[in-house]
Amino acid sequence: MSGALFAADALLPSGWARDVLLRWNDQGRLAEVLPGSAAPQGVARAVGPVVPGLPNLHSHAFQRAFAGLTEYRGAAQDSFWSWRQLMYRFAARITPEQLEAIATWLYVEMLEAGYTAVCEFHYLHHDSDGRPYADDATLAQALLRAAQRAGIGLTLLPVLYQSSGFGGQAPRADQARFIRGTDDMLALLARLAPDCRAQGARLGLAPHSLRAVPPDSLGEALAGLAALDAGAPIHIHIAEQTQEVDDCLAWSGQRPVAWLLDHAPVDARWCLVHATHMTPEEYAQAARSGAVAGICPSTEANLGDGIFDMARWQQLGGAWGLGSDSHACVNAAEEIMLLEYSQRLALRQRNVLASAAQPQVATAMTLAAVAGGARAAGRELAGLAPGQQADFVVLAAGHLALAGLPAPEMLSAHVFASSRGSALDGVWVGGRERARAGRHALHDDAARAFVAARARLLSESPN
Ligand code: NGQ
Ligand code: ZN
Repeated sequence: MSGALFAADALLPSGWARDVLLRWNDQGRLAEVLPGSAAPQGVARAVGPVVPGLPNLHSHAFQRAFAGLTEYRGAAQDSFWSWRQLMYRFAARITPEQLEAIATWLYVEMLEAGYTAVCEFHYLHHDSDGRPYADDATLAQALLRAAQRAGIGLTLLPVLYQSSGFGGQAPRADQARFIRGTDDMLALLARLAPDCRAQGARLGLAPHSLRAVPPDSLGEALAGLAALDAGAPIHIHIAEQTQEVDDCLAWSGQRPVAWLLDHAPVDARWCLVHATHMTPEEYAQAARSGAVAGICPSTEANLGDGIFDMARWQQLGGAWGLGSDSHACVNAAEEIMLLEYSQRLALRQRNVLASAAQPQVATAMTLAAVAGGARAAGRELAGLAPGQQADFVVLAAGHLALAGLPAPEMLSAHVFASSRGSALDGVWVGGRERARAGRHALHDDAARAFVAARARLLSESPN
């Protein structure tokens, strides 16, 4: 599937370039990225500026079917924890077929919305009674098939979940689908490794959180993972809620991020998902570690988590990327907008996440989120450069919000001013066009299967 595309404007890791010829090989990797080229005969011309596809670094696919179902007041004061209670009830009922239908549609939506890869933080392992399926990898396989069908790049992160709170508290009954012994997890990874390799997916590990994984298990799982693949990505939820910080302090005398940095070999393989509540010292140490901050702006707003101090993190040289997490929103541009807006609201400034080198906010943020997302995914997704996957998006230059603007402003308008109507035209993964005119070939079929699966799930609702 080698190919080529000529772009009058393209966003390279170094910034915007003119007259760029992109060529990729039959592995779907960019072989040439040549600015200042003449348009060669017989090479297609992009209809708008070409920007790198965004890796989505945090997804719980099943939660897409749950989005919109908790936006009413239940308790006197709803919270992350009351949301989680409802989410658990929903998670308890999902079948492998339903998971596959939900994930397939979600990945189609992601592609149509500018995400070209996803890191799936996968913790539904067992059947509704908490018993392992006859084939222990049943639900992981459903996700692999969904990604394959949609044609999105995948980093599969099976989740280690063992306890309900710090200090190895016994899991709750409604966590039974998530629970695995450490050996059991390493066996699952060994089982999944060839399947992942076969479809170009990267396999990593996600200790769910310090609440869910006791220190000994964390150490053993990391050692086992390193034996399998020394560079494998490691993702963990951390310090998302102040309750977690308080509980960690009560347990260890340290805050979660400080504890992790002291007790685990945190480096560039790691993605610290949320990391919302850190002290200035934790920001500094975490940035130095090389770990990627996994920010999920729409979910963090939806769940009332708090605001990550991205201005500080960037000053410290910290890497970061974006995730859609609970999928209340599935739109790469909207996550970029929300992140910048959270900083504007907190600091009462504008254009916070621009830089001296790149004053265009949408451009600076896209480049940063692609670089960080690529690192978190553990795949060659670092934008339009030789050796990287040919994962890119063509902006719809004819969209009303974009028409007639210079290329950098087209990206700005796409992020800040397109009213979320898709201003994307083509979406390419590994040199293959997965969405054309903003639409994926599976759009209708996958949507129908999703709606049917959700209706089924809700009709079986016990509440
Ligand atoms: C999850 N989601 O695993 O789906 C979590 C909630 C927890 C987010 N943190 C469960 N956004 O953290 O215990
Ligand atoms: Zn999460």
